[in-house]
Amino acid sequence: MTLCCLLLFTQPPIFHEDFESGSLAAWGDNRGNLRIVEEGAYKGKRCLEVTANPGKGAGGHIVRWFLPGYDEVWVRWAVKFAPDFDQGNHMHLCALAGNRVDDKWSAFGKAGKKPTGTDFFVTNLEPWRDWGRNEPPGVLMLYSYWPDMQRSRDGMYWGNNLLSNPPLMVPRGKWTVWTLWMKLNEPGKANGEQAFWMDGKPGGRWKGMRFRDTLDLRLNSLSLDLYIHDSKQVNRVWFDEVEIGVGTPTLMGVNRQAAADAMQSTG
Ligand SMILES: [Ca+2]
Repeated sequence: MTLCCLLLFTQPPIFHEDFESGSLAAWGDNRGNLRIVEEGAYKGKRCLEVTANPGKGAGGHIVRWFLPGYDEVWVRWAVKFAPDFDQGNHMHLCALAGNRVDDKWSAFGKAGKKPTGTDFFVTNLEPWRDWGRNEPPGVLMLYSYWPDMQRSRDGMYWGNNLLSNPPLMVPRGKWTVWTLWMKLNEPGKANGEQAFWMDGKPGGRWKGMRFRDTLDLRLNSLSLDLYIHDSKQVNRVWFDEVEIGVGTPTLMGVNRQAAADAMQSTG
């Protein structure tokens, strides 16, 4: 087991974006207000700025697909929220999704819908204001769609909030590094898992999940996203050092043994 974990930990990422080339050519479905800027980067000279102007459904996104996909993937990015960032009640940030291997769009446009087990699953890692109880941007959580999700009070199936515990509060005006890890179930078993960290601190780990009933669904897209449902002001975030890896994550700033301990202790 130790040897297996060491091998997984030394596997390099399958994708790395530092925005230093000044181009978004490595990304697909480039939409909204995106700009590579040359100030305040997390590393190097450049980072990606995403702006939500006042209005509904404001923001922008880019998607990196990696079809057909994998059964265990970690994604990591550095993110900074503007010092005056305030999304109001609702927003979405980045998402790791499972699309059908024969349809790279099958996880998109599914807001409010319950997955069937053969069409999609998706987990966003994002902050939550909890109707003003948390200072913006809020507490870090997973926002997940999977076949066993709970129905919302309005009868729709909005993503379920899986909150960090103890709460990880997302700062403004400061870079933090977020990691999201998902391991898919075997079809017919509920043995999938997902977990997240901020700056190496564990936010939570959920086991016993059924994300799919077919091998035609795999982890195969990462969306870098800023979506604000009703933006009352100009809201900006910056992204840098985006990585996608297969297997179990190493945690930036945390040694391998600490990462292994965190994986064991956050259940
Ligand atoms: Ca950079």
